[in-house]
Amino acid sequence: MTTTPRLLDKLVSMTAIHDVELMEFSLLKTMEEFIRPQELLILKLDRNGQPCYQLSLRQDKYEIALDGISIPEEILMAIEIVRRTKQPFNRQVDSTRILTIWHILQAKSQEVFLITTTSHQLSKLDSYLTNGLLGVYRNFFAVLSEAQRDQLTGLANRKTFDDVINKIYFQRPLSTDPVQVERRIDSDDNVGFWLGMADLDNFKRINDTWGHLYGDEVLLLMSQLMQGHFRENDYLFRFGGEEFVIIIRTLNEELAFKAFERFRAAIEAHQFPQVGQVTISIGVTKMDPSIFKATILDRADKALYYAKHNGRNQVCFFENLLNNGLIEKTEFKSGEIELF
Ligand code: GH3
Ligand code: MG
Ligand code: MG
Repeated sequence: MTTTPRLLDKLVSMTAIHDVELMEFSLLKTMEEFIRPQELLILKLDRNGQPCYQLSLRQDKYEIALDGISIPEEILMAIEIVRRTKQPFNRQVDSTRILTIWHILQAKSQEVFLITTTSHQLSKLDSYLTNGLLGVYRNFFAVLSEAQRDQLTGLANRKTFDDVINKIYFQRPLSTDPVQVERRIDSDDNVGFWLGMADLDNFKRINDTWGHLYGDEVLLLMSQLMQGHFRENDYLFRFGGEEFVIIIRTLNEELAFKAFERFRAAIEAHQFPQVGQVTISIGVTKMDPSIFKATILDRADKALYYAKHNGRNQVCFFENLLNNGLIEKTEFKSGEIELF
């Protein structure tokens, strides 16, 4: 087979990747080269079965969509079958298009599908190749997810924070391979990202009173409440110890405040087994690509510090505190810290 060396090269570069999203780019690119489809799609459904992520590759152009993903009825019906059977589903849509849907994987909070549109029926070799590539992807997804997750809570760990910031700010993953990507995030230009640093109040007391095992359980339950509360496309990290970082995307500051405040109130209202009531304080700041990453974390930390020293169990916005003269601004200058 003349394609074999090329395919092996592709596999080597695919498996050198250490980021799930880049892995997906590479998977589509490899498939495009070998199967020559009209279109390739990776579609992710959230735990409610709603589309939450779509990566498409059409004529050498990638597009990522997070909002307003509309799936044609014919595909939705086929996906239902694939969800049940976990087997590829194939149908002729019209005289020029054949649709094949592959089940890639089912993770904790999402189910992932590959959708290929081809002008020809896939050959046995094409199907074999696709299955093999999906197998490689699955194994790598497991390894990468493991490395990117915090052991106790399953949330993203601090190591992945830089990658996420790069994705948000530069709207594309860092890659040695200059791919053309368009990220269709939201049609509204006012949309912004807010970073909240959440820290459990008096957590030491919980450990001291009930023991570390109960402390760990609180952390675990807290992260589950967090996952249930925020959206699939929000970013949740366990930054260390009893400190969490939450990045959300909303249309304005008021909506950001509401989201964080609702979460704080939900924790306050929750009865933790044995321990009872647990509260959190959250320091929030607006994210802006012109501000250094270290400055953003420092601002959230300052707002959190203020919340802690003014009664705890509250959400404080850095920008509000600053405007009201309650805290001072410090900036990191280039040279003092690493740039992006
Ligand atoms: P504050 O309201 O000011 O945040 O008070 P605090 O007691 O939460 O803060 P402090 O930083 O003094 O203590 C944090 C405690 O969190 C200390 C440590 O024992 C505990 N901790 C950190 N990581 C873990 C963990 O993984 N498991 C458990 N059980 N405890 C942890
Ligand atoms: Mg604490
Ligand atoms: Mg702490």
